[in-house]
Amino acid sequence: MASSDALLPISAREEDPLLSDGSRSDPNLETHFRRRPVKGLLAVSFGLLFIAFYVALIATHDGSRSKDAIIDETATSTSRARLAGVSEKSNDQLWKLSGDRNTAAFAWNNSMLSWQRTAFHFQPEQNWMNDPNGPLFYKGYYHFFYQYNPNAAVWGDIVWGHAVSKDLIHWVHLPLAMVADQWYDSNGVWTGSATILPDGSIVMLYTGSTDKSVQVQNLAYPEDPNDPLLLKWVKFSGNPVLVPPPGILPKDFRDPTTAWKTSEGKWRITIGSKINRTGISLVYDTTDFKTYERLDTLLHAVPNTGMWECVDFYPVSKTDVNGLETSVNGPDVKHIVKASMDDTRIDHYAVGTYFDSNGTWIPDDPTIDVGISTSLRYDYGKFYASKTFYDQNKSRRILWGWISESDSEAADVQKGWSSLQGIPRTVVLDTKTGKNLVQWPVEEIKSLRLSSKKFDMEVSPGSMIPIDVGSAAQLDIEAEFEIKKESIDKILGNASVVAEAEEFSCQNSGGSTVRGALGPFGFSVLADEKLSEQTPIYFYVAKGKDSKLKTFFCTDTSRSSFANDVIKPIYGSVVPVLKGEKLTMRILVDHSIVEGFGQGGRTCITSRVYPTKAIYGAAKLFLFNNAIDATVTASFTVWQMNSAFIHPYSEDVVRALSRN
Ligand code: DQQ
Repeated sequence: MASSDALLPISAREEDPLLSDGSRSDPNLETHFRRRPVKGLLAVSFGLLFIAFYVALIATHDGSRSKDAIIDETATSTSRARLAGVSEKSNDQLWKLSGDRNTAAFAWNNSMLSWQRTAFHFQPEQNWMNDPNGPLFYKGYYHFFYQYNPNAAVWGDIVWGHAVSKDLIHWVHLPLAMVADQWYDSNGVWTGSATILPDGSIVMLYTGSTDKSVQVQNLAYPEDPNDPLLLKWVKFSGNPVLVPPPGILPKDFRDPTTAWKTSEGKWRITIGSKINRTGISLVYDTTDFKTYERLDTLLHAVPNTGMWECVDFYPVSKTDVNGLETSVNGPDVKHIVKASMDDTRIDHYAVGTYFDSNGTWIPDDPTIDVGISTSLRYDYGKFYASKTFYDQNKSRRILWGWISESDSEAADVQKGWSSLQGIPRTVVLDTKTGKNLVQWPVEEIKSLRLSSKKFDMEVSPGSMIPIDVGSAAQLDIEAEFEIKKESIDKILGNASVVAEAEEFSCQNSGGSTVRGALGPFGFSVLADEKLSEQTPIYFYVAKGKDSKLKTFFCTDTSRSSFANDVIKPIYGSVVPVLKGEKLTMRILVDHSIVEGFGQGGRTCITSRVYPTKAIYGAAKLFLFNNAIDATVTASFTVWQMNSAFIHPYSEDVVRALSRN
């Protein structure tokens, strides 16, 4: 990969001798040694801090083992990325669940493991993948870049994988877009975002983990703008274009966003960080993407939320169903701030107001501010490090999210791959509530629908009904439910039915087997005939103290697998249901991933499941109603889903993609 100034006409910056000694450190060192923290940084003035920071960079270059390193090495033997100062898969929950770090592995055989590979979700041919990076639409192709380890099915040696598609469903894997070949990214070519300039040219900003594991921001651009496949990328010779500012620790400065225009005509970006336990998003203005001016203010900050990774910032329309280009602003526009919480691995967002004059944003409702426990989530299951982009091809905003595994690292190594990307989702403000987003699988997914069956049923309390759709490992289900009016009236009019909505939570109220007055009801997917393994996705409707009904949308993976070395939580949250609305859900089942969209995508739940019996032809679908005394009508269509065309690169295959 060349490093050049071409196409970017400003004078190249001299390489900063304080930031590089010109040598490359062994990236694997980071898997074993933690650099000595720079102590007392926050105690002295910012100017002195800056100098101290650079001195510390040099001082730690020899990789000598500090006291902290020894502690970390024993404590987090499965968390190599934590040592490098970044998120990765962590099996902490698994150890906590089993109470034993040495939980015996389930005896996975090859047939079970091969079944887990998905048919229509994006995944590399092998090895580890994490965050979506720099998605964009260019000259007729959707480009998808991603964090990728070409050497193993675990996090490490991170470079940028690259694939193209005509429709976000069928993909061709291209050669790696960027590898760790410069001192400023030798410990990893980390997450970044694309900006398409008004003349159509592309600017890519990404985080590099330097040879000393400092997080810096770098600039790259396509070598040949006439190449629709964008096969070759050039790194700017003046990189890094940004280093951690005074007061920010070297491992707390990452994941630049897509840039948006200010009213003054400058470009503005935001970058996640933290100060002590306060998650923050720093703001920079630039005119050329090479030199930046830091704003005195922060886009936003929330105490006690820890490091903010992969911040996303974008406008949504209050009135229109289309997505908005990132620079759009005005009276009919709200702005979303999303941050990926390094501490909890949850993507939280909030709807709010952006102030162009000083680059700040405030939430509409501070009680659901970004990252606090009450705040909104894109997804209440597995969904992290997400990123949106504006698709100028179809005037929509599309959301990508990294779906990691819930199994053990040993199983990932055995199967040779780890992680998926969720089906890309359109994302818009819910114009009916004005308070939340709605997400929906891109319409192109419908091209994979094969035969369908339509059902209309009355489901009496306590029923579990097999739905005859043949093998049920690749499905798209769209369903509408209605609780019989008599049942609702009976519950609301009966003072002896206790109000439980205030106490209910999908996570802590016992899952789909606990019978309530008005639920749970929904589907059990990936279930074997005897229901010894099953994953229920369901609504639970509960009466509140105000005698109003509150609806929850949940996924219970606790009985999804006989294997003991997988995490099997119950996921979910409340879902807004407006007057006159039926209850609706959509479910995409694709082998080891189940994506549920409640009420048109107001509440979404993605789960990873690893059945041992309910696989291949034994994977079945059931409809259930576990309510004590409420009859439900269900009207639904189930489609068998085709496999997507996802192939390694060749010119022929790219041609085939265009025909698909
Ligand atoms: N993954 C990248 C980082 C980002 C993290 C490294 C989030 O840039 O903060 O692989 O998963």
